[in-house]
Amino acid sequence: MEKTFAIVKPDAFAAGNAGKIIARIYAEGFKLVGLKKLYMSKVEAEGFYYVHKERPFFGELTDFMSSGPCVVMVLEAEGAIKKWRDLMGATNPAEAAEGTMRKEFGTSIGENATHGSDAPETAAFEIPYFFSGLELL
Ligand code: 3AN
Repeated sequence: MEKTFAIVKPDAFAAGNAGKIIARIYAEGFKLVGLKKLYMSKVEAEGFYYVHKERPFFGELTDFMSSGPCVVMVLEAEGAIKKWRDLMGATNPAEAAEGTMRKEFGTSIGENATHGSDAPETAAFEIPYFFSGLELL
């Protein structure tokens, strides 16, 4: 079984879509092994997205991620990383396939409703950034 890290981003949380996204996660067969609501600070968002620090949208991205509460989660399934990336859809909601989370709940490339780890090494950084071992029992 593989674990991945997921976020219901501030746009989707504010729009009241966290429940629908979590229901879909269960419906697709993931086990939800970690879940909490939090309100990231700018510094916490910058630490989380440090790999993007040279990208032109880094300021916009970290402002957005610290603009309101979100839900952080750890999902478990066979091939969880790809399975959740497929369910999220393309980064730009306008290009995301029908039935994906970003198509359904995203509004722009920045405000795209969900996050998911893109590789095992990313999940290995992102999961312990937000969850202790005890929170994943
Ligand atoms: P993904 O989340 O699909 O792996 P990345 O890693 O390319 O996408 O980008 C990380 C996050 O940065 C995206 N989820 C998105 O919210 C934001 N982002 C990407 N490109 C842009 C952009 N051109 N303008 C604003 N935000 C962006």
